[in-house]
Amino acid sequence: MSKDKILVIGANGQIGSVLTEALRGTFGTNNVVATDIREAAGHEGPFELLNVLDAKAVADAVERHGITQIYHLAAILSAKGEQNPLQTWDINMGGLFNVFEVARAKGIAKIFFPSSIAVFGADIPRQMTPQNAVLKPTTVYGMSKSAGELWSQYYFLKYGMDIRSLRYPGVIGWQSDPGGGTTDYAVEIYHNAVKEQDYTCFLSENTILPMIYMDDAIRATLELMDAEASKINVRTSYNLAGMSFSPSEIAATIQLEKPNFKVSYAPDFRQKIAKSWPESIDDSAARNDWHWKPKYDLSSMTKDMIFQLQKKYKLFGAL
Ligand code: AKB
Repeated sequence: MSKDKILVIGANGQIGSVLTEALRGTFGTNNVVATDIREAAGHEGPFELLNVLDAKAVADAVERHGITQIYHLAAILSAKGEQNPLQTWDINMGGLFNVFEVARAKGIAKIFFPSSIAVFGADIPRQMTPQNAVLKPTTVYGMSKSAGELWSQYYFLKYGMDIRSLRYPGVIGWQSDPGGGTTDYAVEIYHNAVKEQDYTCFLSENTILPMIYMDDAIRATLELMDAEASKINVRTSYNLAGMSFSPSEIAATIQLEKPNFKVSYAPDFRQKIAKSWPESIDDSAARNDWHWKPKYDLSSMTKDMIFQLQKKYKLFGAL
C-alpha cells in the first residue's frame, strides 16, 4: 500500500487525464486525487473541482487529503495564450506560485511542473537544441514556462524543495484532446484520417517540430518522478525528445494506412509560433541522469494511433 497521496491539478487536460490514470495504476486509485476547474465524466477515483488561483482552496485540498506529492498541470498553452497575454501570464504564474507556496507551507515531498519546448525562441541551434540553449521565448506561454523553470530552481536552491520538470514536446495521444496548442494539428490529423475526412493543417507542410507519443510522455514523467533525488542534476527542466516530423511527413505516414486520406495546408498565426521553436531536441541530460529513452517513432505511433482511435470511435458508434 502506497504511503504517498497525490494531488493532480488540471486532471481533465490532455496530459492530466492520462497521467492521473497512470498514477492511479502506480499509487492506487484512492491515493490520487484528481482536480480541475471543470467537471468531467469518466474519473474512476476521487475527483473535485479546484481553481488553482484560489490558494486557500489548494491548501485545503492538500490538508484534507494528506497530500504528499503535487502534479501541477493547469496552464494556458501557446496558441490560446496569445489571445489574452496578460490573463495567460496571471493564470500560469499565479497558479504556479500558489502550488509552490502551499507545497512549501505543507512540506510537500515532491512536485511536478511541466515545461515545454516553447521556452526556446531566437538564437538557438534549431536542430538538436541543447539543454542549456539560451531561452528567448516569443509567446507568453513560453515566457511563463521559462520563468516557471527558474522559479522551480529557486525553490529548490532556497528551500530544498524537490521540484522536477520536463520540457514536453508536442504530445500526441488518442485518449484525450489537446486544447490551445500549436502542436495540436498532429492529434487532429489522426482523428480526421480515422473518420475518413480530409484535413486542413494550420501549419505549412515543411514545418518540423519535436513531438512525443503520449505513452512515452507519461512514462518519462513517472520515471523522472521516481528517480533518486541525487540523480536529478537539472533543477530548471529537462529537455525531452521523442521524434521530429513535419505535417507532410505525418500525412505520408498516415497515407500508408489510409491511402485516400488528403491533407491541404492553410497556415495561420500558429505558423509563426512553430517557426520560433526547435525542430529537434538534444535530451542527453535526461538520458544520462535517469536513463530516459523513447520507445515510439512516427511509424509505430501512427499504427497505434489509428488502431486505438478506430477502436474508440467504433465503441461510441461513430464509425
Ligand atoms: C503547445 O503547442 O502549446 C504545447 C507545447 C508544445 O507545449 N503542446
